[in-house]
Amino acid sequence: MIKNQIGIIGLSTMGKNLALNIASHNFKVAGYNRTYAVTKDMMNEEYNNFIGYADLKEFIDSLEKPRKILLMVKAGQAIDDLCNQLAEYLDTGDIIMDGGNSYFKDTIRRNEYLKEKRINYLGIGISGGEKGARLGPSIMPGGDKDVYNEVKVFLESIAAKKNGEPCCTYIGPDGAGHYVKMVHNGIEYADMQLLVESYLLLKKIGRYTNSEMALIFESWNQSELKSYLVEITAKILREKDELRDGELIDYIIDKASQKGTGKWTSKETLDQDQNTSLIGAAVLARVTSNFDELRNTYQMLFDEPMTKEVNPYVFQEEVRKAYQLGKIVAYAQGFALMKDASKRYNWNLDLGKIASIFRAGCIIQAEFLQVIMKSYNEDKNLENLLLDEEIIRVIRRNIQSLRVVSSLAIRGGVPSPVFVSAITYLDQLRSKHVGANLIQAQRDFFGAHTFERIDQEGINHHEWNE
Ligand code: NBP
Repeated sequence: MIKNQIGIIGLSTMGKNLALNIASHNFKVAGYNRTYAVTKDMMNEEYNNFIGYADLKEFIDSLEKPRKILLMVKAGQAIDDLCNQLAEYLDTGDIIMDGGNSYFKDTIRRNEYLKEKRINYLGIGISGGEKGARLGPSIMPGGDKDVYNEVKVFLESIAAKKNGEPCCTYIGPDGAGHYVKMVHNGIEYADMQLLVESYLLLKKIGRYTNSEMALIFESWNQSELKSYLVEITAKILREKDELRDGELIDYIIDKASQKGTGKWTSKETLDQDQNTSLIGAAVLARVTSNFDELRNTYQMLFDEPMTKEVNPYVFQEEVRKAYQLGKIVAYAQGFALMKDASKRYNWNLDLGKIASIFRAGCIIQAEFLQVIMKSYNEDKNLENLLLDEEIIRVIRRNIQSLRVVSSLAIRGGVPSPVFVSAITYLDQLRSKHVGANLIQAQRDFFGAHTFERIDQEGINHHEWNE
């Protein structure tokens, strides 16, 4: 009997669509889901090249060796449980791939655990949501390179293509794939919030209507700001409500949730002594949007400040430039975090290649990635994107707009934490004096932590006058 070439466990949104994507590339796919009804529904559709199984052992026996099994289940304990369960049935050299949003340190641990059992493991970041999974996601595989080579044909076939190149490349050992996916999601949080702030500012200070703002975002999408997130923002602002007059956006509750990858990025940033302030601000903006009681009380206690009259056309252009620069800072911080992780974990990440596979299939796909790719390809040792000449030129052109927009936001009481974080970060880098001398003095005063002087080498302590 002809064996299946690859198996997928977990046939929810992502698993089902990836299974269909792989099957549509003429690979024979086996599917298994904990709840059989889900598998049965798929079987009823009679998809080509797909067979669903009710029994895990039968599913495993249906696969050609070395077996290749992609897990598309909820990240966390379910992955550990499945690894344990599968280890009982699998043979030396079989491959388990985790395509979910797993925490990269869990992936490192699972890789080591399964290696002891001579089972191969890959941690694979997959971005693109439901549509990407079905039509071509961006894929970030991590693990041993020779193991990746065994499954490369499946992953590269189903990945999104940019100029004919698959948006899938070997990222690095053990947890590297899931780490890069985590930072991808962190950047996604920051970019989404920058668009949120642009929308709020255009609405409250520029006094634009939803359809006028849709036009503005559409025009951005015809420029170097072209991106999937800008495109869908324009579409969202145009969408009419089905129940009432006007646009759906005005009937959606003003609070947002999260699944955790942005939070992980922020925690890792602190552990690595790096700065991804824009991602952190975006995560906290979502958290704060859920402070129902406090927000209600403050809405009653304090009036909205008067907003300054602006020329809407001039303001619109200032917001566009502020968004462009905010986005640069968000990406630069995210890529600097990956660069640091690469050294810290010995992953040898190729940041140019990583930028190249973000160009299609994933949520942060954007024209701007072309610039990042070029920067890192021209200089593999580039310490930080903010040192790239072309990027410095854009910063010079746009910094005043970012400053003006952030100031108008503060004066007008329009919460814009990510814009403000962006200008603050640039000012921290640019300022000759950031006040850290006083921190040294305070620490030496209360804890004898010592300080360094500008005029001589070495460590000093002063007997401060209490
Ligand atoms: P979910 O994350 O909603 O998980 C649902 C699937 O996990 C179902 O198939 C469910 O089986 C299975 N499952 C659970 Br829950 N616990 C299990 C266990 N202990 N043993 C076996 N199976 C278990 O599905 P998803 O949205 O398709 O996402 C899958 C992965 O891909 C996640 O890690 C997610 O973070 C990641 N991801 C999702 C997206 C997206 O847009 N949705 C994008 C990129 C990455 P059941 O039917 O029996 O309950």
